[in-house]
Amino acid sequence: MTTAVRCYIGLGSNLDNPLQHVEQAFSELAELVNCRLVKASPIYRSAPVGPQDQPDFVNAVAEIETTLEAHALLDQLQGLEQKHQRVRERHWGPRTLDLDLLLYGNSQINTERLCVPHAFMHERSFVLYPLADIAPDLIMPNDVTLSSLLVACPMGSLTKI
Ligand code: ROI
Repeated sequence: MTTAVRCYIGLGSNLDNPLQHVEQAFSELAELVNCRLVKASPIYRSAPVGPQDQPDFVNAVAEIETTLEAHALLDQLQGLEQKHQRVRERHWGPRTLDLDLLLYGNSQINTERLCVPHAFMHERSFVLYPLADIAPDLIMPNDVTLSSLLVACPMGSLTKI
């Protein structure tokens, strides 16, 4: 028997009715093969990090359990992004749906395709606050607590929708 791994996925959208993309993505995550949607965070609105000449983002975090290996899960997430006709005109530019694999159990993964924990999650309020809503006692693979990351990361413009 393969044991399921608990994972956290960051959801983001800032094009073509972003709220609808994020809500739809939660339903699609719930239907992925060999995955179970355990928790969906509240949905937030946030000012863009990176280039400012783009719309605000809608962000959320999902907790799933999966028996998929990390790269197989990444394939599934990228498949969902494609389904949303992901538009990505430029690096750090606007997009219809972004699904970031933030954490895969307690694993640290560094391959050409995948960096887990996600490289910037510790400094992004739009990741840390929704994550804390669904996993307040979370400890990162390097033993840093989520609560200590939150102390160092102001909410900024982040607001619950
Ligand atoms: N900024 C916000 N607020 N939310 C995001 O999801 C997001 N995603 C990105 C960049 C462009 C870095 N900025 C973002 O990929």
